[in-house]
Amino acid sequence: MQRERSEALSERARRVIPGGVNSPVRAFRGVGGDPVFVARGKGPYLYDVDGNEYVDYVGSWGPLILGHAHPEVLEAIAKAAADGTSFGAPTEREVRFAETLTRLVPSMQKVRLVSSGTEATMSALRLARGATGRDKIVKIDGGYHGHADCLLVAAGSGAATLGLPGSAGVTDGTAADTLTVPWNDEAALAALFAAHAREPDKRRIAAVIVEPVCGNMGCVPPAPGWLEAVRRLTREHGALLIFDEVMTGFRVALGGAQARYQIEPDLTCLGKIVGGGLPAAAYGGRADLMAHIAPDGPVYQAGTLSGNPLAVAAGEKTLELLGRPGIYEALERSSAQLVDGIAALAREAGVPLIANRVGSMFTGFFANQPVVDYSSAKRSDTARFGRFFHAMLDRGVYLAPSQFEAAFVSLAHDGRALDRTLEAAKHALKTV
Ligand code: KE4
Repeated sequence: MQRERSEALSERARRVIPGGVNSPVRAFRGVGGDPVFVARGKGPYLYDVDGNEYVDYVGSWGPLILGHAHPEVLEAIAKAAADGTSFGAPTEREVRFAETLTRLVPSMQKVRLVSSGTEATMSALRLARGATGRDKIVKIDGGYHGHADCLLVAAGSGAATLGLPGSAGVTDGTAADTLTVPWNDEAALAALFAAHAREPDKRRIAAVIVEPVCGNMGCVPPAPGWLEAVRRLTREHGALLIFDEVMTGFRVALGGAQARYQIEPDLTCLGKIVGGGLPAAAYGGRADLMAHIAPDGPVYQAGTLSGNPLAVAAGEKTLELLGRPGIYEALERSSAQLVDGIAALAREAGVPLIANRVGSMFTGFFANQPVVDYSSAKRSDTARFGRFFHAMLDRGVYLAPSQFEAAFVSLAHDGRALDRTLEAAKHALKTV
């Protein structure tokens, strides 16, 4: 497959954009080679600037659960755009959208719209500190919640891909207030709480933030009882539980992972799907906590484009379509067909592959042992993953360009797209 225009664009891009990309994980550093430059998307397919067609399992890193260029979403955006693109003033559409979010995610009694998942998690953590008067936060080793300073400690996703779990520019003081525990490790979390229980309030733990299904170390589900333990320990120690559902929200169930696993967090962060492919995100939760948010309370947070009419229109239409009967059952069937199919092909080829999946988010780890946390994810054969990625790319299948990312099936992935993927995997697995 020739990609000369992509290669030329990569060269041009690197002269004016760091790494030639506007987000590091797009640079293919985790798999090698030059990134594919995309011309357009349609349904389950991406088309690059050289005219190559790919079955796309990145879906813009999660937002495009309906597939690319869904006609009803495009129509909703165009209709909203005809009335103007941004006002910096409240609109009825935002009220309607907030009512939808609080209905679909009942733990969010009140919600504030922002423009990215980073803004959502950063704001939720500031709120947790402001509401509790405590400074420490706990995140999961290998968890990723966007690029706010306090969250770039032992981070996953692009930071893990580049081997930069921390980041230059984050002060020691900031990093010192962020504690980490391994995913699925109840004893470690209990010990951390115990160690801080007798500290003066300021130095105690304000909140624990988790991706309820890890996606940014690759897809790693919660072990049975783990989320219940996190909920119990946070309650016991007066800390808040923040579910970062930027990736899992409306992905693993219409009500998110909190509906799938029946756990009620104190605060929830949403992104990706909630904007239907445009920049919208949200954070929210218990009304007594949200009462701390300006202008009602002393915790400040703001945004020029928060609640942007076009992004809200795209998100609103997306959630409407996801609310139709049978949607998640269909996603479950097609995702199981794909991932179980690839796992069976790996067994036939004698390739050790651990296929982790929750709903329509999945990751294949080239490993012999179960992948249950970041340490075990890092033991997988990332070089083999890189070879598999390119073998699939050359056969017209676009997977997430990093072992430490989740991939996604959309409602647009029909039998033809899945068959093409399995046919490609059958050959690719023989070459890795
Ligand atoms: P954004 O600021 O990128 O909208 O959201 C940050 C974020 C927060 N929480 C979770 C669970 C996330 O997965 C993300 C962003 N995810 C990455 C990929 N795993 C976005 C892709 C990128 O960084 O380019």
